[in-house]
Amino acid sequence: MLTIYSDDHRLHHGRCELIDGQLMPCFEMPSRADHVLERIKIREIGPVLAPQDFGRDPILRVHTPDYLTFFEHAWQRWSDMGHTGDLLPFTWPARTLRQVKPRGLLGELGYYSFDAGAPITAGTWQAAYSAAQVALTAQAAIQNGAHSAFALCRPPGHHAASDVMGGYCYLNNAAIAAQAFLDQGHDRVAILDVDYHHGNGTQEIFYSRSDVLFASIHGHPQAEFPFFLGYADEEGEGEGIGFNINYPLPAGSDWTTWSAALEQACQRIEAHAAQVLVISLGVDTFKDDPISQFKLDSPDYLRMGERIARLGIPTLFVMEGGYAVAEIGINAVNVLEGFERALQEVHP
Ligand code: OKP
Ligand code: ZN
Repeated sequence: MLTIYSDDHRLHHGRCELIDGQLMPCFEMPSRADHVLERIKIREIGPVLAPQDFGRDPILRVHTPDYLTFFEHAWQRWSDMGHTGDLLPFTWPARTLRQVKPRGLLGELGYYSFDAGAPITAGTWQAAYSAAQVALTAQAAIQNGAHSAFALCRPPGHHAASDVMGGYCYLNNAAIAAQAFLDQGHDRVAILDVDYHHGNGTQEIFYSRSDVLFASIHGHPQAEFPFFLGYADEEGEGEGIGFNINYPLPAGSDWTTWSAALEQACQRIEAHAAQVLVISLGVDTFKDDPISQFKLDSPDYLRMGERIARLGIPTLFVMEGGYAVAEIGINAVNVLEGFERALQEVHP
């Protein structure tokens, strides 16, 4: 399987996040991608190529122009004000407040974000832009006939909505790739989000549409980030009714519980007759993940890949979360290996 990877991810390295009343080093750190890349090479998964640059247009198919412009220039505005530390929001237009965009940088940042978990540093725009190009380059490989490809994106994307950042995410790499498939002639795409956290951004982007089926298996939002989206009764709206499907699971869920949801999701994807599949591949469902509460073990990721392969649909894997850094490579690449192994059984 082809992997697309850019060193630009290293340009994004937020300093801290607030945990337990303390500022702690960001869990979403550059070494995450390094470990996945290293494992790709050790296991000889296939070639690793740099992304092409498809420009801003395919990103603008998913994100609003004002959001993109704000994000691109936010760091420059911050540093022009004399700041050197990470740019972080601290006031959001929650209930009781108006959804009106203010003028100053921090007001606008609050308007364009939903939490304080997405720091903007000097290189964040470039890293996120390149991650989107990584996803688009892997998408192009499938468009040109590959049965699968792996977009080793960092920063991740599935919490980013059309004009909102948060949860370590800025540009929704999986959504941008899914939209590119549609724009290049496909009619029915499915996105399966297996990250531990609900893909609220992806859900928002496609919520009123029937061309992209969005299915997500995740920690129940009653008790887990992002808290305010991801319930089972969110089924889509308008044209999109029936094309959004959430599988919120309780803390402590293991492979038995998790794989039952995967089975249901796969059957729904088959019913959609998806021509192409995008996997939001988070491996923070791992038992030792420092910020998550599921109990998947490393061999379970092989089975996950096998089940996905049995759908028989061209599949784009897009890297999302996973914070047990020592095991992130094994777990993510196990999904790819399980996928390829199942394919070899069908076509030896
Ligand atoms: C991103 B992805 C307080 C903790 C906030 C945010 C989790 C984001 C997960 N700073 N946790 O879905 O893996
Ligand atoms: Zn996650």
